[in-house]
Amino acid sequence: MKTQVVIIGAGPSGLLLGRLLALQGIDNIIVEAKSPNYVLSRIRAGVLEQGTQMLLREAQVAERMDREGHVHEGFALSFLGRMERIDLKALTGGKTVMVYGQTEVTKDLMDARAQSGMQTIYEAEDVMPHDFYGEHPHVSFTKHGKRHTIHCDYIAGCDGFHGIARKSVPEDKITLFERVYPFGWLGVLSRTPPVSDELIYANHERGFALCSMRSAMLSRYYVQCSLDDRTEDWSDDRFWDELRSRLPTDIANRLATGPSIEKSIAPLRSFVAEPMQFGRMFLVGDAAHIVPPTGAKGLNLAASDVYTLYNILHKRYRENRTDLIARYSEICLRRIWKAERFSWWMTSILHKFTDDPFNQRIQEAELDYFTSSEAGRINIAENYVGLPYELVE
Ligand code: RFL
Ligand code: PHB
Repeated sequence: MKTQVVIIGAGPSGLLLGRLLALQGIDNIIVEAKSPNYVLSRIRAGVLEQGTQMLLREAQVAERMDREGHVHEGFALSFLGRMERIDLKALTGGKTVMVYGQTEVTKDLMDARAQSGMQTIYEAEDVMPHDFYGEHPHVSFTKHGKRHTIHCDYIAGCDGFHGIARKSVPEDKITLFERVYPFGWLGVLSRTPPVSDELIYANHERGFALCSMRSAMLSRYYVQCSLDDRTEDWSDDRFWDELRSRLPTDIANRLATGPSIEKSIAPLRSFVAEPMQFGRMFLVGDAAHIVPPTGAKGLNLAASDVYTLYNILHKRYRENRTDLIARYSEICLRRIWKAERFSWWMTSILHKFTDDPFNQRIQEAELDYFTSSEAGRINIAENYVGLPYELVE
């Protein structure tokens, strides 16, 4: 087999890159380890920045998002029993975010790919990128017991944090930066009306809580939990009681509860790999970086990497601009590190790290300071809606 770009991984990064390249007539094959249903069963992010929305529109997969997604003009920070609204729209000169689940984005991209006729190989085993520092990059994999090879010009490693692309880079060619947090998030999806029209991020002495949503009848809630906890330890009743205890009383009193339809625990991590380009192979999205979900940045960062790589490859094929290849890492990393900082900061002010009440008081003072100053609110708002994309020129 032969193509221009082999994309490893059919998560949002791989599918979006494949779609944008296909629209420019750049041939690509996606090789994915799991089945389509498995990929769609993962409940993850829910908040899309305007840049991500713009890119989905450019990829002509935004029709359902624009119809069914919900524009949010603000969100709330809760602490000391108070609710402080961050008015995103007023503080950023009109910018907002869209609440539309990652599962739906992935489904829309899968449908578009099926219609375009571009090849996606699901349930590929032992996927391996080869010779990306040389002139003949290729990707091999096993399907139905038979080994296959795809020859290509470039390889895009869109295979997430546990993928093979980053792991195939020689150790002396890559630097990893990492912080693992001493807690996780327990998430519950329930067929209940959301407790509030807007997201609520809560600091509480018992630990962090988040009230989010997918639609008018589908809510997504999270509470900070211990890394030793298992979902079996958390009955629905225990979850709702804990969530209520971390919210201001009037919000807790109007929380509609019901049976959970999904319950999972995610660890929290900050992680960056530098560089993100190795000869003819690029790392994109979670393959190169992880943020704790507190800033709602993971999926949005994946989209901005895709934007950069898509523009570089487009100019490479249309104008033979090979000089841009080596600029991929620096362009992406400038934005990534700022999103890493914001996600780390939001995590730091909202979670319980120790039993020391000094830390709790400092967090409350920081939240009070930031929310009562115009400069503080602008700082939070402009990071939350997403920093601008850098043009590739
Ligand atoms: P993905 O979505 O992980 O997709 C990678 C794809 O690559 C496949 N793969 C392989 N394919 C072939 N060969 C191999 N060797 C392979 N190894 C892996 C995988 O099966 C998969 O289909 O990465 P991508 O596309 O970069 O997208 C990134 C986003 O998914 C991610 O940033 C966010 O979902 C992060 N994230 C969250 N972000 C938010 O903004 N808000 C959230 O609430 C939120 N919750 C989460 C999350 C990530 C989680 N993970 C990764 C465990 C909750 C969880 C549980
Ligand atoms: C979600 O709805 O899953 C969600 C929203 C905002 C976050 C994290 C997760 O910061």
